[in-house]
Parts: sequence; C-alpha cells; structure tokens
Amino acid sequence: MRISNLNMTGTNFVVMGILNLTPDSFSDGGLYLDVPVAIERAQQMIAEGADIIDIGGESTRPGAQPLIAEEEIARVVPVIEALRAVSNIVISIDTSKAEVMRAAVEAGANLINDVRALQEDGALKAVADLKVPVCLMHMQGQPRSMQNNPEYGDVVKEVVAFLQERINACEEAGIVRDQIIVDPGFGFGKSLEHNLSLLKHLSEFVNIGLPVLLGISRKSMLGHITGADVDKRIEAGLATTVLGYQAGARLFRVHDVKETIDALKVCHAVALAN
Ligand code: YH5
Repeated sequence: MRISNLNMTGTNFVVMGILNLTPDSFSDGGLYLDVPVAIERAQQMIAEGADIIDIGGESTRPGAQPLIAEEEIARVVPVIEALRAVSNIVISIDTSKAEVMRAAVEAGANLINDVRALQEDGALKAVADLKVPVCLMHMQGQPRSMQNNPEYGDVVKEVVAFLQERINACEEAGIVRDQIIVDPGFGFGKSLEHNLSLLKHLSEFVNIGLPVLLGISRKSMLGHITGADVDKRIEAGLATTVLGYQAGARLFRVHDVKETIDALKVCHAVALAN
C-alpha cells in the first residue's frame, strides 16, 4: 500500500472522507441515507480534495446493536454503484462482514476498512480472494459495551501487539504485507487516557513499518478535552491531525476534508523545508 498510489496531488498524505450511511450516526444524524444525497456529499468531499471515500453502513458507535449482512449490503451497495458511476475515486468499505466485503468490491469498492481487523468468519479469506488493500483497526470488546470501563496493562504495547498478530494472520491467509494499513482505533474500547497515550506514542505504530491511519475526527475524546459539541470539534481534530502527521501517520479519516487538507499542506511544506 504505497501512499503515492492513493494520493495524486504530490503531497505525502492521504485524506479519507467519511460517508456515513447509518441512520443513528451521531455526527451525521443519518442525513445521507438517500442515494442522491449521499452522492452529493461524496462529490463535495471529492471537490475538497479527498483521496478516498469511506462508506459505512454498520453503526459502530458505543452502544450500537449488530446488523445483519443483507441489511448492510442494502445500505451500501446502491451508494457504491452510484458513486462508481460518476467518479473514479478510491472507494473504501467500512465493514467487518465477508459477504459485505465481497458485495462492495463487486459494486466498485477498492479498499476494505475493518474495525474488527478481519477477525469475523471468512473475512481473511474474502480479502485474500479480492486482492484489495485493507485497514486493520484495533477494538477492545464490541460496540455495544466497549466503553464500559475499558482496561489495559500497557495500552500502547497491547494495541501494537494485537496489530502485529493480525498482520501475521493476514500474511498466513495470503494477504501481502504491502496491502496492509494499521490503525490504533481511537475511541474503540478506550478511555480518554488510553486515547491520549496512543496519540502520544503513535510513532510506535509507525515503527511497525506499514502506513498508519488516524481516525479521530469529531470523536468524544475531543469533546472530553475541549467541552465542544460534536459539530464544533474541527479545530481540536486538526490538532490531532498535525500531531499525527508529525509522528508519521499518513492517512487521515475525517469528516472535514478541506480543513484537514489545509492543515496537512502546512505539515508537508514544513517537512520539505531545508
Ligand atoms: C476509525 O477510527 N471510526 S466509525 C463517533 C463520533 C464521530 C465519529 C462522537 N470507523 C474509525 O467515525 N475506521 C469508525 O462522534 C473507523 N478508524 C477506522 N479505520 C466511528 C466514527 C465516529 C464515532
């Protein structure tokens, strides 16, 4: 997974715009269930410079209930097909289910983003068969209960070790190493202190030697630090983007594409200076 293959603008970062198709999403409020409305939002993020559109149909917010594959496919496939019909943008599918991965790639998706790191039945095989890049994210527990007192000995060591184990599982299943992206999974079974330690020590994830994706946009940790409501967390999110870039993260999953790209252009310009 070379960043240069995902970013066409001469910069060394990749911005993934979030297109949420869940009715109960707390940051988008389920506004994009309509296919034309979803496509308009995607086109806006593309116009703002997004390199990837990440499409998700399963809510993974704290407390969320599981969804059956058929319903998830019914939400995401029409949007993937419609977006593919009007754009050659890289499309990522945010799912844990093998059937959804297969249906999404068939419909035109190019990348799998799995918050369960291919631990569900058939998921490793699906990605190996589909030969698409994959983002492996760490989560402790399941969305329904993950924020009820998450516990770690050493959060950084444990999350790095989990990702190493999943990379090994991928390679054993025939997924090539250079198709893998890793993600500490901010907010997924983590307290504020855990999230802060992961960001402070992000370079330990960069040292794994694979591209690191950061997904902090609008999340509760930003609200806990600043007191800002979910739609007023852009500046707080940009601070984490800059810190993440400086530590070596190169992929950023965000709602606020233009603002994030401007911040990253400054980071990149400084990185190029003498
Ligand atoms: C992620 O970090 N997150 S879905 C709560 C919010 C705002 C946003 C309170 N999928 C990640 O985006 N995939 C999600 O406001 C992800 N990394 C990867 N790879 C949760 C989300 C969100 C939750």
